[in-house]
Amino acid sequence: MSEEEVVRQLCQLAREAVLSFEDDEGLRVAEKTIAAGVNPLRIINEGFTPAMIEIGELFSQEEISLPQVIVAAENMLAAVKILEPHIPAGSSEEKAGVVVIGTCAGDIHDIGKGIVATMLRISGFEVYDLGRDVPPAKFVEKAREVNANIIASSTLMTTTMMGQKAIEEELRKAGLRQKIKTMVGGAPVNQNWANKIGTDAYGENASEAVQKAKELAE
Ligand code: B12
Repeated sequence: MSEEEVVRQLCQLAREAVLSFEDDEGLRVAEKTIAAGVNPLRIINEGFTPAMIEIGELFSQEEISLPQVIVAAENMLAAVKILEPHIPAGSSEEKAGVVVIGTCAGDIHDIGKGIVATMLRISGFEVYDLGRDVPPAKFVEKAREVNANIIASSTLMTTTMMGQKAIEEELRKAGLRQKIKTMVGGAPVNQNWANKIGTDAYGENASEAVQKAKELAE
């Protein structure tokens, strides 16, 4: 079987795992991915991620309930955790820059943020992941402490988007706005929002996040 065919089958299994709403299904796909020796990033990006987007659509249409979303998310998170150490590192030996990343205050969605952090790490960035529900001042405090080039924030809810604007304000208050670049992302975020609040970059997905971070760190 060709590698493309193996990837296609594993992506199909990843989708089935997320949509099965059964515990541990994601783990099984992760183990199969490692055994097959394909790049786990492809299964995360082309299998698990579109499946989670499908989950979001089903939830919006009230076809599935919150406990089902939780099981689906746990399946993906468990798989990503196992796959992460098996992702081949980027070719650059040089440190690309220092990034402080987190999900904004009031928001506990962290799957996408975790993927972005992983992609940045394997692309040569030193990444400090503050987790979720992070107050704006905490981003700035950490960035100062580790001498970061970039603060990257994620938000999945319209109600928590203001956290990204608050980071801009905190940076200005600290007199660091010129020194530290900002990058925003998350499902409700777009380029218009980024322009409106005055961030330096917006990324639609994890690969765009890496590309933009590299531009900012230059
Ligand atoms: C999974 C999920 C959950 C899980 C989260 C588990 C976890 N550990 O993250 C659970 C079940 C816990 C959950 C809880 C809730 N959820 Co929810 N959830 C989702 C769902 C279905 C998928 C999100 C996801 O993981 N997507 C997959 C990842 C890979 O994609 P992503 O996050 O978009 O990330 C990608 C890009 O956006 C980008 N990106 C992300 N971050 C960043 C950062 C930077 C810097 C850059 C450049 C790029 C970038 O790159 C990523 C990779 O490609 C969304 C639906 C949706 N349409 O998004 C709803 C959704 C976000 N949830 C929603 C809601 C309302 C809630 C709850 C309030 C529900 C409730 N009634 O209790 C709570 C929130 C509690 C809180 N305080 O945060 C709403 C938000 C509505 C709104 N106001 O905007 C949504 C949109 C569902 C809906 N249609 O109603 N949820």
